[in-house]
Amino acid sequence: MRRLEALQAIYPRLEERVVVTIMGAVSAELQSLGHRPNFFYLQHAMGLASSMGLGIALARPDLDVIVLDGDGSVLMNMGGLTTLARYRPPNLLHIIFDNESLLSVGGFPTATATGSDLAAIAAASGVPRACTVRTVDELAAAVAEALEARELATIVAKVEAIGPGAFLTDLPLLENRFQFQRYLRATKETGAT
Ligand SMILES: Cc1ncc(C[n+]2csc(CCOP(=O)(O)OP(=O)(O)O)c2C)c(N)n1
Repeated sequence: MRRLEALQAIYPRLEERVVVTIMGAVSAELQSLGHRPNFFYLQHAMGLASSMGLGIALARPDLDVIVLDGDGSVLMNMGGLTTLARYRPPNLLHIIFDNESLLSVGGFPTATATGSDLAAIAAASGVPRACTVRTVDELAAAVAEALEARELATIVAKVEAIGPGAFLTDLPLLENRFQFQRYLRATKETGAT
């Protein structure tokens, strides 16, 4: 499956939730489908999107948080999975787009290209729901089930190593940061999700 198609299929789920993505290709692809103030694209801090999502999920149990991660990023901070599992917030869904590649910096193969299994690593870390999906339909079903179950889940979506032509967008990092912070504050004040 192509990640852009996968994102398109789950976009309605993202619209109404807090979303934290890694930098690079996935961030640009999500923005191409439509930016929202509840989307935060974590620049530079490779491997830490799940940690940021975890902090928000723990601090704001009233919100649903979805983290869009990459195999290279997860492999760079594998302790992130054990920390997710330790705190296991029910309002956090962790989706790893596994293209077996560091696509955003030129496409070097990662350890998942040589057999490492991130869903198995997540499960062994203690994440209560972990699975691998290979088609858009499987992804949509797994996301629906995980959100319904209200239990920490890691879904590894195997995708082709294809990304957008350019990773830069017209949304500067600081603007995104302040907009996202304002969104979190406003939802807290009104009690809306
Ligand atoms: C600590 C750190 N090291 C290296 C980089 C450079 N870098 C940016 S994106 C990226 C690849 C990310 O790979 P992956 O998470 O698999 O996502 P993909 O680009 O394949 O979508 C790298 C190495 C960085 N941002 N931070």
